[in-house]
Formats: sequence, structure tokens, C-alpha cells
Amino acid sequence: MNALSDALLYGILDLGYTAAAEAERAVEQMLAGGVDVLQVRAKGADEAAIEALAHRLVPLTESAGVPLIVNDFPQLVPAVGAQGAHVGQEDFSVADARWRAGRALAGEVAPPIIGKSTHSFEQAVAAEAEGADYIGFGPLFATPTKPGRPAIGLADLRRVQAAVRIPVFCIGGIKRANLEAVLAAGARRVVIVSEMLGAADLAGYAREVKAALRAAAGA
Ligand code: 3NM
Repeated sequence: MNALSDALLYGILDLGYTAAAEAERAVEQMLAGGVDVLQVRAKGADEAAIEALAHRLVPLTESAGVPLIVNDFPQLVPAVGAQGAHVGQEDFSVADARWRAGRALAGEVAPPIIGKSTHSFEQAVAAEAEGADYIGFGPLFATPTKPGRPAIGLADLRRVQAAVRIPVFCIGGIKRANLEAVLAAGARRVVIVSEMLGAADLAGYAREVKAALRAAAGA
């Protein structure tokens, strides 16, 4: 399984943009394009539906060596054989998410990855102190994928990167058109949802973004 510390491009299969019937096709393309982490996200879907969907994706992410992260439902991690869970500020604490995600693993596999959404410098620092393995930091720009959440802009990015040692995945309204500005502001790793899932050539899109991230990272 690829290490989180090497991850640059974080993809999300979001059922708000991709029909469940298209899940495998979209994920195969994202993986072919070089997505380093894959989250399954379905706001409003029930736990059983997310479990079924994650089950279908595990063989794809496993053969690509890409960690599969379940949004909002850490207890599904052992059930489906995912690598971790992502929680929001209003959801479980990192410790609680880790307990739910890890309780059935009995030391047989690597400990679960727990990521947390953060929306300010203070939250970013707090999430690391709380034990998160990575953070999402955003939304950098207003985005319909996360309605009602104000943009935080680029001003604090460098400060967050300097203060936080765990991987920081910038998120929210990131597109090809603003990627260079986001990277110039200090970002190293990004999550792109709507523009990637809406791309006619999903693999080509991911490949292009990944190349830009690698170039910025000097890789
Ligand atoms: N979380 P898009 S922003 C899922 O700031 C999510 O925590 C955010 O989607 C956060 O690339 C966001 O379409 C949506 O803007 C990202």
C-alpha cells in the first residue's frame, strides 16, 4: 500500500457528482490517472449503501496500492477492509474515529488512517495535536460541493504548512485554472472533487494535475 506521506493528489468519489452505477468506472480512471488516495463520500446516503459501495471499490484501490478512506463512517473501515476514515469538525473526535475504525482489526493489518477536515490555522494545529494522520484544509475557495462553508483563502496556507507536520491536503474550489496560484501560495497536496469528476477524460485530468503537483514538489 502506498504511503500517505508520498501522496500528492487526493481523489473523492462523491455520489453527489457520480452515479453509483458509474462508481467503478470513475474510480478506475482516477486510479489510472495517478490519484494517490481515494475517498468514498455520499452525503445523505445511509450506512448500508456506503458499505456496499466501499465493498465494490476495495478490489480496485487494493490492486492499485491506493488507500481507501471512508467519509463519516469510521466503523465501516474494518467491515469493508478500507484503510481509513475521514471525519469533519462536527463529527467524531480523532480518538473516537480511530477506536471505531480499528476495533475489529486485532493488529492484523496496518492501523487505520484517520483524517480530519480543518477550516482555520487553529483547527489545523489542533487536529495534529489530536492525533490525526492528515488534515484537509479548506475550503480555499467557495464551492458547491460543500455548501454554506465560507472560503478561507490562501493567506494562512504557508503558516499551516510550517506549523503542521502531518500531510496537509488543500481542498475546496480547486481547479486547473487556480492550481498554479494554490501551489504558489504554499500548497503541496490537493483534493479536487467536482472538476475532476466532471472531466470528460477523468484519467487524463488526474494525470495532468498529478504532473503539476509533482513538478511543484520537485519530484
Ligand atoms: N470538504 P470541490 S471543501 C468535501 O473545506 C469538501 O472541508 C471541504 O470539492 C472542506 O473540489 C469540500 O468540488 C469540497 O470544491 C471540495
